[in-house]
Amino acid sequence: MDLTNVDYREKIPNNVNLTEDRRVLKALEGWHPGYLDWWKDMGPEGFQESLVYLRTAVSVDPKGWAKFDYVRMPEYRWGILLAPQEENRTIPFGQHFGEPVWQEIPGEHRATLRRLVVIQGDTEPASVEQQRHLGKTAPSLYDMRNLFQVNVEEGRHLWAMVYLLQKYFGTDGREEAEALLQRRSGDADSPRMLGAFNEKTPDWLSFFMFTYFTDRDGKMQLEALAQSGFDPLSRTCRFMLTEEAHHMFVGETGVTRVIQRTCEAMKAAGITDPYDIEKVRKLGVIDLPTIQKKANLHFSLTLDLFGNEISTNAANAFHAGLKGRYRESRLDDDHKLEQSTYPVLRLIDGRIQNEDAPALSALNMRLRDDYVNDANVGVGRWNKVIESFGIPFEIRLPHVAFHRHIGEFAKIKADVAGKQLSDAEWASRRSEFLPNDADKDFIESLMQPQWEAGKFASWIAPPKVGIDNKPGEFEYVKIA
Ligand code: BYC
Repeated sequence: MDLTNVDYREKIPNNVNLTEDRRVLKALEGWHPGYLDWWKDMGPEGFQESLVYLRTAVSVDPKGWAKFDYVRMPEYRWGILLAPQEENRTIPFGQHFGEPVWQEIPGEHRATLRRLVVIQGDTEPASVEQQRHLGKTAPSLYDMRNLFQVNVEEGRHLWAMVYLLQKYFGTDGREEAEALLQRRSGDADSPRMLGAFNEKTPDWLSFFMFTYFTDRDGKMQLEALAQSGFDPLSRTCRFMLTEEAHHMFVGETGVTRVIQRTCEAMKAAGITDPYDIEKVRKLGVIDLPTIQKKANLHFSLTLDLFGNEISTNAANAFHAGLKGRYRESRLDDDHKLEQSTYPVLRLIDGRIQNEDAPALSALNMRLRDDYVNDANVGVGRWNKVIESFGIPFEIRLPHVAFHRHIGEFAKIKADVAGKQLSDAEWASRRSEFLPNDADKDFIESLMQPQWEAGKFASWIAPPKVGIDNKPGEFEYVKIA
């Protein structure tokens, strides 16, 4: 069988030869109706009959893996796609460094691997649930299509993890696959596993910030899992990363277009002071300080997803060869880290300072540092737009101690510069840093649908180019 192109003969498109793997095929076919029920209950609200111009993976060849066409979302072909197997691949880190990768799970690592796969799997449907109300306030058909593209692909990423559970984890894998359809984002009794995936995504600026900041955590975690000595996990994550790039593109360009529109409107109205919030808002655009507050919120919630700075779980997963570092193979060291240290920002004697920690224990911190560097690149591009209008304002990522709920800084309050605040100071200054009710109400007031092809809501600029090079007036969603 050709394992580059995807086999569409089965109900579940795949490049893993499911036709000859009857046990797994049957298990997945058994899971499919529950997935569709979940999609109908918790996927995009409305629009299920609408034709959406979506890309579907038809190959895992990096040069041409997707085709675009109009699809009704419930008819999207969610499939199982793994990057091609690399011949003679060896484990790139940890105690088994240099040994051949595993095609089956070593018994002693089963529980740890299952936990990593389940946590990864849990985030995927969670994000779809968080975004389910956004279709009805889409600022254009272009944006609506991008939202739905992200949603169907997060659905596919759930399939990717469920395939691993069904194929490699037996009965408990099947139970976990069911449980992934039972938990619900924000539910009091049965919430999603990680904090940020139980928050609301109430408006489109939040959606863009989420796809910029939180999908980027997805990228970092998938890059780390793509290094895994368990080869099927590595191959699965490698293909997911291909899709993930578009999600971050949606976030980065979404925020850019919001900033662009605000700056254009300020310039046209002759407003030079970015802090003249009332005047800026009267123009029907989102003022830059409020955009900064949204960035503060989503960045800080996302930092929590890296876990504790010092983590035995992370050390064990690395040592065992299950979860590596960001782009492990490009790093120039012994890939075992048994003797080395890494500087970790900690709270020592009440002060925030660096302390050298064993590098193995500091892997969450290291991945978070890589993440912050990566996240700063797009922020630089946002600032270029503001600068091009001559407006004296710069978006900045807050200090890593700001607004944290997991790790070293969960027990303190700090401002965006990392200066510690008393509880009373925090309470009185919180709305300087994070969106307050008035900000939320204002943004909500702007969330009016604009569904005429080629038109955009007042608060966002059109994109520079269309999806699949389509012209400006292209009807990305034919609303039924
Ligand atoms: N919320 O030793 P620690 C994505 C728990 S996003 C709640 O520091 P570890 C996507 C932790 O579970 C990427 N609990 O943990 C984006 C542990 O509990 P147990 C998702 C938390 O394991 C957008 C305890 O605290 N993928 O793909 O080193 C749209 C001790 O913590 C949190 C992954 O995350 C939290 N934030 O690190 C769609 C990859 N943080 O086990 C999709 C897989 C920690 O002691 N997961 N805890 O009861 C992992 O690699 C790790 O489990 C974590 C945590 C990085 C999440």
